[in-house]
Amino acid sequence: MTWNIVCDSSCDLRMAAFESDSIRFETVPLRLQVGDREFLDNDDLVVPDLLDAMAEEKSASSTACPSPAAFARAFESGSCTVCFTISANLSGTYNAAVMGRDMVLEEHPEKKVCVIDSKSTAGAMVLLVRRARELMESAAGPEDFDVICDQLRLYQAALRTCFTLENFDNLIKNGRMRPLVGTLLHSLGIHVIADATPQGTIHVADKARGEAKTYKAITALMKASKDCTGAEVVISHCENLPGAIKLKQQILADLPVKNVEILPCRGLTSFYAMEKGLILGY
Ligand code: X90
Repeated sequence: MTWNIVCDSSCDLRMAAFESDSIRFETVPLRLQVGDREFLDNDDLVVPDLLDAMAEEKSASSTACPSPAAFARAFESGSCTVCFTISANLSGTYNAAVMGRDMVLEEHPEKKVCVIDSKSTAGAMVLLVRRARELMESAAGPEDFDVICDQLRLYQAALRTCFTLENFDNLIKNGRMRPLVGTLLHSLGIHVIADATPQGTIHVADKARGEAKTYKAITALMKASKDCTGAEVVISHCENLPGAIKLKQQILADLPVKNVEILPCRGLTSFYAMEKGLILGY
């Protein structure tokens, strides 16, 4: 019997960074198309190479979700699988995973596969993976599968996501977010802060001028969004470790969170967050 955690590559946890003796972990890569170059978002992807290609490329760039067969292959490798995907309102990935589950269950009805829409991406998915690992490690056996899935759905609903980017071009050009209007678009030094709605769509929440005020506005937004007492926070950054460290310090100063972890964005989140982007899951 193998416990199996699968997620798409928008989860900013590299496969090599997952630690467990008893649980298998796999990320299924999305594909990133930059001009006529295609990048597969796996552990081998070098994010600075992707960003260089994006900076050089003038024609449209896009991304594509994994195939149902790619998910089916990942699900076949375990007996009890929990799969987390990027928000179904942002990507076809969730539907591909559900189709992959149906393919596997047709061949192997004895297997268990639960696909959960994270209604988010990035750090929130890292937190879901970690919680799944803890629950699986303390489970008695496969009979605990349904309870574990219920607990993960509750945890998903309690998680929040917000982010600030220097550049919203790829999100807007690829239709994942409505264009920014007027002053937001043109004022130098204005930082837009956005968050995830409960449905997993993107919402422009606030704006602030300058770095320090932006981080304060983020902690105010976090405070208003839920009781952050004891919360675990994951900051994903796209080539912006100094910004992530300053944001972490602001969070620790303003909120009673348990801890703040900083991770570099993998490929998919780098493609959309673009250089200097910061994404928080908590
Ligand atoms: O199917 C595909 O090609 C993938 C499409 C992904 C689209 C958006 C990814 C955005 C990641 C910004 C953080 C957004 C958090 C919002 C949660 C609702 C980077």
